[in-house]
Amino acid sequence: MNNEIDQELKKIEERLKPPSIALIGRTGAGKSGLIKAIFGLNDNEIKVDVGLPVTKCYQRYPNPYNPDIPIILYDSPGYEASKTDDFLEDTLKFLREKSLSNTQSVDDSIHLVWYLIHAGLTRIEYFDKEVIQTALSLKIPIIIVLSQCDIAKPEELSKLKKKLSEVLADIEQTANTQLIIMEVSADPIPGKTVSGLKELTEASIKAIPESYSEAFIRAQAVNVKLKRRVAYSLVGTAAGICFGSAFVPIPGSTTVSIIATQPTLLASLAKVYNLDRLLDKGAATASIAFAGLLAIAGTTILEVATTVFSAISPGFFIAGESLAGGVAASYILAIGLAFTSTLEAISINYLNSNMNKEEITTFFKRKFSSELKKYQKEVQQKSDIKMMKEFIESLKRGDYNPPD
Ligand SMILES: Nc1nc2c(ncn2[C@@H]2O[C@H](COP(=O)(O)OP(=O)(O)OP(=O)(O)O)[C@@H](O)[C@H]2O)c(=O)[nH]1
Ligand SMILES: [Mg+2]
Repeated sequence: MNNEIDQELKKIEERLKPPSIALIGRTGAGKSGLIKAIFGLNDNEIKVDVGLPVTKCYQRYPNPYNPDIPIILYDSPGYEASKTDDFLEDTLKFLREKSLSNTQSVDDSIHLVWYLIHAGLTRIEYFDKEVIQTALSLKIPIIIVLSQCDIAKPEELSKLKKKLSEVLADIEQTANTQLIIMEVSADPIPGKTVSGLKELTEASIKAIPESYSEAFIRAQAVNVKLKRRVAYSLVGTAAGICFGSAFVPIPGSTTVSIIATQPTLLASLAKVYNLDRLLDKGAATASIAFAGLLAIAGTTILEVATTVFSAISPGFFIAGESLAGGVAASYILAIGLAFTSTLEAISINYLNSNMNKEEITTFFKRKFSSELKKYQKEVQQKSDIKMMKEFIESLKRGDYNPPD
């Protein structure tokens, strides 16, 4: 059964469809800065020379900077003010080639354009209009990003927005659509705050086809809470496999063995939060590597879960007794949900502070214990087969709301 869970979780990762996003905008607009901020990447990871040139300008990142990030980005090194004709020609060619009508399948087409306009600019150029219009006519979703808003004066920004809405009014009318314009500060000067990234993330998820959104949710690093749905569906999938054999005792299974043999589930969940990449990236200087976190998780889970579960139902810990699938499923649910909310807290706290290993360990234990008690109660309330089944289904669908 554990084997089955491992295989199913692996399949889910393999089936992920990476969305393709093109960043278009003049040099210095902040394209590279935006990529770094949204996906939590550093300078090394976005070196332009790792991409494949698609046109003169556009570079594709086949395994988007890092094979573990399920997203494809097309970035242009930008164009100088003196080369606008080249830029326009190259960009239109690129958009046409990558539009749905010209590619073999939806997978190869572009799913979204982020068109960057520096918020400090006072003019909207003819080519801005042309590119936006072309994308729309090719049915490529486009979000206009007013970048570097932290350094634009409020009156400049409102002037620019007014101008933009005038210029775009007829495009919107022809295409019968309302363009999305977002104000973003991705890499602000000291004293100013990052803003607009969560909004851009949410708008992007809505704009790309649904089958590509899970990969985007996993790849982005600015809206941790969005990742819950993905994590819940993994927990639901794992529990559902146990539940499939609801009344059949699983040979050789005890509570401890069921709990202890879920490293794949733990690793899959932690990956949803990008902790594999974030921890290993910082491992040289920072406190803990990914394997280290999973080891802490493993021992804490055994320690804490044994105490929590044996207090509730001491009989389950009789050595050698085989658990029925339904009982195993409820353990996996409680542990998976508690682990998810602990990861969410770690990823928020770890990213905001620089906790050392001891601090992470202490934090993990404390948080996981309290979360496990909470979710154990939640799971126990699903007292019959029907309720349990519905609970697992709601997790898989992603419409479960956790208790406070
Ligand atoms: N104040 C401020 N500066 C930013 C912001 N985003 C980027 N910058 C700065 O603007 C400059 C250009 O940013 P990049 O992200 O390299 O711009 P780009 O669009 O990738 O430029 P090219 O690669 O030349 O096309 C850098 O010095 C960034 O630090 C922002 O949100 N606010
Ligand atoms: Mg760049």
